[in-house]
Parts: sequence; C-alpha cells; structure tokens
Amino acid sequence: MMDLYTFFRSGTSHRLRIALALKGLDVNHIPVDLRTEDHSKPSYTSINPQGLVPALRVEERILTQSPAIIEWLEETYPEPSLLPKDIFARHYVRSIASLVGCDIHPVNNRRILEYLRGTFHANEEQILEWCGRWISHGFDALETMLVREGQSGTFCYGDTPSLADVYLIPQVESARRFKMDMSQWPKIQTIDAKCMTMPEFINAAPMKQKDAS
Ligand SMILES: N[C@@H](CCC(=O)N[C@@H](CS)C(=O)NCC(=O)O)C(=O)O
Repeated sequence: MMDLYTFFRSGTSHRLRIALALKGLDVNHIPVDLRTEDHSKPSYTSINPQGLVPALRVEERILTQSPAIIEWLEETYPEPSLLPKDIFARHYVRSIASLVGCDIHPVNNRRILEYLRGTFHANEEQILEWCGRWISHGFDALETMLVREGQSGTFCYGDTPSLADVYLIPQVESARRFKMDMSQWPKIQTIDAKCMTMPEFINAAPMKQKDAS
C-alpha cells in the first residue's frame, strides 16, 4: 500500500486525497504536523527535501509535488480519468487547475503568511486582507470562465468530476477558512455543493482526517 504524508488542513494534501479517492485508491495516511514544524525536521526533510506536504511513498520511491503526483496517478491509473477526451476541454480543465494551483494557492501558503507575520509584522487583519485579495482575484476570473465558456455542468467541466474540481474544492475550503463570502461566486458555490455530495470529496475534507483538531 502507498503511504501518503499529509496534513489535514493542507490544500495540496487535500487535492491529492481527492484525486486518490476518485481513482478508488486506498492509501496509508502518515500525518505531518505543520503547526509543530514537523515538516522542517530531518525526519521529514529526509523524505521531501523541500519540507512541504504532500509526499507519496510508492514502494521504495518518494513522489513529491502534488501536480506531478496527480499526473503520475492519471498515467498509472487511467480510469476513471480526471481529464476529458476533447483536447481543448483538457486544456480548459488544466487551466482551471493551474489558476488555483499556480496563481492562488502558492501566495497564501503557510510559509508565506509566516514570513509576512515575522518579517513584515503583518497582523491577522492584514493577513486576511492578503489572502482575500488573491483568492478574490482568482475566483472572480474563474467564475467568469465557468459561466462564459459554458463548459461547466454540475462540475467545472460537464457532469463528472475532473482535475479542475480536484484543485478547486480545497481552495474553496481555504477561502472559507479565510472568512471569504462564497456567495460572491454562485457558480463556484454550486459546484462545491455538488462535489460535497460525493463520498470521494466528503472523506477527503480536512475535518474528516485522523489528524484533524
Ligand atoms: N507545489 C507544492 C506545494 C506544497 C505546499 O505548499 N504544501 C504546503 C501545505 S499546503 C506546505 O507543506 N507548507 C509548509 C509551510 O508553508 O510551512 C505541491 O503542490 O505539492
């Protein structure tokens, strides 16, 4: 069985948990507590030198970087696919994943916020403003894309979950944690509600994890 190094509140761990569940794969969860800096200790940096979760142990190999791990999953376990068949639809789904994974998540990552707090003395109000700005900027564009492109159904693309939903749902969870009003983005809110009827998404949620507290 594969070992997943994960933290319940980590968005990138969350997206990987969803992808694994949609592929029907059961893995052994090994919690790495970011609050106690366990990810920066040699016991974990010996696994991932970047000191970031998630990581996936597959037999003797360690896989890092959630986008690369999800691509590996897609190539190793092609069914059910997280990508549509049509080549432009594949681009569309990947562009949503990139919007979240490259342009929203990284600037709101814990280590960035800790640096803003520690080096620039940002208070919690300023931290919320920072996170809110980048989430709003991304979600405003995504809401427009979802409505304008007319490719979304009950999910970001059509009526089955794809890579786009795998990336989106953890970001919605994070937006709620940063006290964002999700009613500004009704299409995103509807897709989130639909995903959260599926056990694959429900069981991957932060508060469902054994390390949640
Ligand atoms: N690009 C990496 C980013 C991983 C990442 O940023 N993980 C966060 C949790 S969501 C982390 O470990 N942060 C540690 C920290 O910020 O101190 C991936 O997608 O796997």
